[in-house]
Amino acid sequence: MRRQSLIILDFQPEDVGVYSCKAFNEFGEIWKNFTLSLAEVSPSESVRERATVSNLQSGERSSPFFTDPKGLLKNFIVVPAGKSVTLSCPADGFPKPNITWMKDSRPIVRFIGKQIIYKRWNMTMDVVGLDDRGNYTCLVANSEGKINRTFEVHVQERLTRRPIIRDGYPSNQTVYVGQQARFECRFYSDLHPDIRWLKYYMVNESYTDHNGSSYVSVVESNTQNVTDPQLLIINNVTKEDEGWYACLAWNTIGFSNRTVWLSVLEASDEVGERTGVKVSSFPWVVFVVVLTSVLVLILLAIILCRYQLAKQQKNKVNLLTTQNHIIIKKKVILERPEPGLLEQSVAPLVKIDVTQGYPSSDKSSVSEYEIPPDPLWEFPRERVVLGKTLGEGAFGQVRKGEAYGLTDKEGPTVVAVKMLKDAHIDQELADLVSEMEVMKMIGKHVNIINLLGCCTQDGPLYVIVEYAPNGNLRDFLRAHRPSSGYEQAIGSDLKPKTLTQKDLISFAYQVARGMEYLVSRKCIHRDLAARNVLVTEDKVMKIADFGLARDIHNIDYYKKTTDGRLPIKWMAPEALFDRVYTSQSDVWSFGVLVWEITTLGGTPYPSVPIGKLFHLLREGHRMEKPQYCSLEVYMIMRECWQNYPHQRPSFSELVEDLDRILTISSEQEYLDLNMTFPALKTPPSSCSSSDVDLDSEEDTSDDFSSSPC
Ligand code: ACK
Repeated sequence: MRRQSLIILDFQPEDVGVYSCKAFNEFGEIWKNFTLSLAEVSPSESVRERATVSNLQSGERSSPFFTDPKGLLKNFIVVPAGKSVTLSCPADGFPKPNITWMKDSRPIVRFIGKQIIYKRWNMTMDVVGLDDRGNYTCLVANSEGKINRTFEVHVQERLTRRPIIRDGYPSNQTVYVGQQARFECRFYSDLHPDIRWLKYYMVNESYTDHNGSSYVSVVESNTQNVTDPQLLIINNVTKEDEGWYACLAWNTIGFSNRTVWLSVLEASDEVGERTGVKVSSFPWVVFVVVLTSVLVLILLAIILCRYQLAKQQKNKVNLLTTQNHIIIKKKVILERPEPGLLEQSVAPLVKIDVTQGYPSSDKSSVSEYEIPPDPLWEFPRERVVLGKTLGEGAFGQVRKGEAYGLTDKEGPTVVAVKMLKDAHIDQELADLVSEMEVMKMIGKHVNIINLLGCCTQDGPLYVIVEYAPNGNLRDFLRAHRPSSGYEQAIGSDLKPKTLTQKDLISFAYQVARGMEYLVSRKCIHRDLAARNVLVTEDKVMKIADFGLARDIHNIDYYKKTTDGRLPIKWMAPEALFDRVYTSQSDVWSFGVLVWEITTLGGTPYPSVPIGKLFHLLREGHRMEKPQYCSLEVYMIMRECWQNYPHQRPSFSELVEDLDRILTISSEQEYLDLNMTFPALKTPPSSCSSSDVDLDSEEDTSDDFSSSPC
């Protein structure tokens, strides 16, 4: 499976033409043609280059020159954090020039563990982070002269979580009446944030209603071009401005808030200061009177301060117990990114509005949500008949259903309906709306679960999607494991037919096709696994749950799936250790999914506890070739499990590879039916069995493959 390259050094115009590459083995051969043409270069440049090239040809000395046409160069480079970047300065000259790379006019130094690979005219940095931002210059020199070129590298950081409000911002303020109060809210949010400044007020001497929800008014709201920091400035402060204020920062994932106190002092509180200045110029009697009044005032101030402090503390307790109930009005606001602006992700902004309205901490009634109608997708609720529950989580459920008049065909269409359970919180509603919006924006493909419609008005939210009767791929594969000899003998037809080699390659191919489509729609799945691929009646693979909002910053490494598996076993190292999720980390998961396919639903790294898994991955251990898996398919898995994301194949390359393997795969059953289930064991893995804790909790009892690592 090694990718072969033909590199033409010192490209000349006569090199233009059609190149062909032949790959062959004992089964046959395939050809691929490539056309190499000359890029257009500005006349002055081509004249200069031609002159230098002819100098070189005649053996004359020549100062260095860049060999790539300048017009094709990109000097402003934006890289998403976690990806790699290659900068290139192809050059020539006589004598052959040397190349040196600098960052911001200094030699390049990266953090320990981060690589810089220099390869002739190229410099590659893996897993870039914010510290890699800067101006990179290549200096190309020989005895005849030197040239340079500078690249501006920008690293785009993804922070897919709710906003983080920085410690100390905003902070408590104390100002005098008539002065200006200035609060500064500083935050981090990669997703478009929305900032609100709230002021708490009292009703009947209380900051909260009987439900524990706070009484708040919106002092200022900013939804457009929100930059850090956000300021709240109150000019000419009056005593009425004193009180609790909060900075509330929202994005699609959730919200954060910080509450601070504004103390407003009367001008009289300054008396002590002023009298102190003038005291020497007053006569004695006046001085005594003033002094006494000052003392009385100070005494009064102390009493007042203590009272105020006690009051503040009391309110603080109230507020602390109610901070999570600031949600006031349940109006769903959608901000869909403009189609042309889809740079990083397709996630729309879904917010539950907290502006004026009735305070509520009620978590039950979904009909309270006002979801903006979308005539393109709205389907009449009365034409949906709900059936049995297909599955459920803590807050959501999927039910089988029938939709009448959804398609042109007569009679109902069998569908799956995603909805929330009665006991859910606003965030779950926002997540389901977000998932629905992502599905709308991603569009249709045969290898993904497609959105068919939705019911958003006058009742609970229904997200209607394609129904896949054969359930998830993992269970499907396990159900198709070869029967025992005994079952065969009595002719039991309860077990479905065994799958062929072609079937399995086709499953992997179809998932790769679906993922290739999702990549083209800028969608990162983040949980690609056989359990999240659904199977239709005709064995069409459909990737599910690609629109789910996932809180990647709060992953519970120990949390198992309903069938007792640890999702982290599908995660790429950079996702596991650095929370960097890209399409290339999905490629790693795809490799594990192919492993699941070739073990007919086996559990990856069985018997390996979490701590050991981290260690094994860091050490570069990988799962062994499953016993019945071909070397070609195993090579695909291993490519997907390359440590550096950029060294893994793309989904398009995987589609190409699997397509080729599919054409040469046979219709023969994947496993010989004579082999009974207990005999199906994979050979020991490359890591010694002493490495593995066989007492781990992980379920391996009915595993098809029991390779220890
Ligand atoms: O893994 P499963 O058998 O397949 O159990 C889960 C459950 O609902 C909760 O997600 C099943 N499910 C989800 N979407 C669909 C669908 N479109 N068609 C069939 N089953 C579905 C899923």
